[in-house]
Amino acid sequence: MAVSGIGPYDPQNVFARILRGELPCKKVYEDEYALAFHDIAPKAPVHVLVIPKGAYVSFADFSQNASEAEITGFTRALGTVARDLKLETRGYRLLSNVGEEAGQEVPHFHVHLFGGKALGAMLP
Ligand code: IU
Repeated sequence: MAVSGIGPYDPQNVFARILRGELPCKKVYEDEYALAFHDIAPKAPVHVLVIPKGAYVSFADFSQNASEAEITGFTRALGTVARDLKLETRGYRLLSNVGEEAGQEVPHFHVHLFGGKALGAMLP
């Protein structure tokens, strides 16, 4: 079943266009499974988005439909980006909004990676 407010995959969504090179991004990492780039409106000193190369609308879609290789590759990429950006010393936060009501605006699965400051406790 689809997540609220998020329909079938739209190949014209902004992250799909970034993946195809039709729109620019400030890339920080890329491999076979993932692309990471700076968020256009950063909410922390480091605010990077990590997205899978495959066409998945949300974590709900990705977690059910991606292959084990894609899931492993994407998860490892997330860790690599945090390490490369030297976020492990102070710690960092991962967040993914799933569905419109949860605040998902772009319908291509993405994980926000926040760091570079004391983030404090965060409850929704
Ligand atoms: P959300 O979880 O779907 O709400 O996050 C979308 C993020 O994508 C949000 O933080 C935007 O600032 C960011 N973003 C971007 O980096 N580049 C874009 O062209 C667009 C959104 I549209």
